[in-house]
Amino acid sequence: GVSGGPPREPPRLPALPLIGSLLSLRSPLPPHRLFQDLQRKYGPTFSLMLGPHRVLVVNHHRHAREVLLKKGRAFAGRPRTVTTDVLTRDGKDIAFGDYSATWRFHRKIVHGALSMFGEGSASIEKIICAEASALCGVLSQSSCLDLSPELTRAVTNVVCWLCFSCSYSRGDPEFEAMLRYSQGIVDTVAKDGLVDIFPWLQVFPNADLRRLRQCVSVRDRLLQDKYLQHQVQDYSDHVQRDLLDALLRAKRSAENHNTAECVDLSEDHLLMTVGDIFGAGVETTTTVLKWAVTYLVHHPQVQRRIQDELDRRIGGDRAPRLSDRGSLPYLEATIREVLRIRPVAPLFIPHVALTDTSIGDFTVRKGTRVVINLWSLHHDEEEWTDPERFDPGRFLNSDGSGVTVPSPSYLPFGAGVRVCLGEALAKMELFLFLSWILQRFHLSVPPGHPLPSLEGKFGVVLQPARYQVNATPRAGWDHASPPHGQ
Ligand code: HEM
Ligand code: PLO
Repeated sequence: GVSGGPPREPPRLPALPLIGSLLSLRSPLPPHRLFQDLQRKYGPTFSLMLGPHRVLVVNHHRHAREVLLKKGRAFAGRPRTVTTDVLTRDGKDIAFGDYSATWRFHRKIVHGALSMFGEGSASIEKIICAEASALCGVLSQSSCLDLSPELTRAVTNVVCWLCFSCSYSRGDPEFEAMLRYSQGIVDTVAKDGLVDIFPWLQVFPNADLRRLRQCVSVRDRLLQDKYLQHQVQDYSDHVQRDLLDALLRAKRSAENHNTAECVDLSEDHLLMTVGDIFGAGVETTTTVLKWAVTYLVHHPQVQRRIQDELDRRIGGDRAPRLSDRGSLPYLEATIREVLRIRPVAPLFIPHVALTDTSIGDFTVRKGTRVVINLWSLHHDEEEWTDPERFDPGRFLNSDGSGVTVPSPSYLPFGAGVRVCLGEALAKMELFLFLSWILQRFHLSVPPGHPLPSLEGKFGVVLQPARYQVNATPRAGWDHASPPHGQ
């Protein structure tokens, strides 16, 4: 609405036909597309009832920015749901934990611990480059393969080094188990299915919930093992090697100082946080890499332009480094365009109004769930010409010498109180993995194979389908193992 008018209720979808199963049953479209379409009838901000819950859907950047930034505190809550409670022991993590003093303290500690690996940190760059090198080694040995497990292992190992100071080799059974449980969780958590809307449905058999519980128990055993190992080792050598050490240290120092800041961080809190970083660290970055590869096979001319840039700015005698980021604007623009056209989390995680408040002229009651539809922001025709066209050029400045953000309708990592904690890490990984791969290989679908689908499977993250890729060594890189190491 036009701002300045008297407060009023947002347009509301009829409740009856939507009870319970709007998201999964009533439309062939995934929810982010359905919500985008519903704008035509109800306007960019509308409300609906999911069972007993009032949900406000925000499809325009002005209202999205009001929720995330201007009124960030008022909208910093998270809903409790059956599936996320199973995953996080009733919200004892950062991402699905509700806003509270404990949560704020907890997030601050994790933020601090993560920034020891931040921008400019030599150790994180070394870790990513070692994994990129190993990944390229695998690519040079097999002409045609599904990149998904290889990308996942490379990204998992980066997070593994950060969290636990360990990594997995190809075929490691623990890694295979991790792949399985993590996919199981992605497939079943936070889907706003019937169980999350009507918690009492839990008493009935529910296959998804059973699968989730089983996957979570496998994950918890793995986390518990790492936790115990660290607790023992940390006491004996007093060296801070990784995120888990940093968290253990923060927990102990919080226990020893009885300040006002002192909030009890239980063992559950630490485990669930590491679970968050591990899960978010793996599933998001891997998904973006897969989308990048998917768009690059669809657009060989974009691939060639990135490779020209790599050849001109880096050449063939050394591998890319983080310090090259400023001199590879077209690659940087491509990464931004991938994050726009296929947002990892098209509906973010729902926010909750902690007080009676408003969005624009609309009144919002305390407890309302707010869904930011990032898909709509990133596909707004007023802001992006031909939004489904893949065009990295949108993010280049006029002479192509640097990158820009051409519209306020772009929020791949969210903003404000709940902004992504892993943005810096994710950007380093995307840059290094893609530059290493594209310096060495040309990516295409094998002859006779169709181009991969751009559709995506909706879940807590929007995943591309699996398909085979040919990684053909570029001229000068056609050796069994590349001579130009790091
Ligand atoms: C939250 C995007 C990578 C950790 C989020 C949110 C988005 C997002 C949209 C939700 C914001 C909201 O609900 O308002 C992304 C994208 C990534 C990425 C696009 C990759 C390209 C990572 C990585 C980590 C991470 C690598 C871990 C190291 C988190 C955490 C939260 C979060 C802990 C929850 C924050 C909170 O609720 O306070 N991310 N993320 N993310 N992300 Fe990321
Ligand atoms: C991914 C599957 C893991 O096994 C558990 C997990 C933990 C944190 C979640 C992540 C999953 C999916 C992506 C999420 C992340 C927290 C923040 C991130 C939701 C479920 C985003 C993109 O918001």
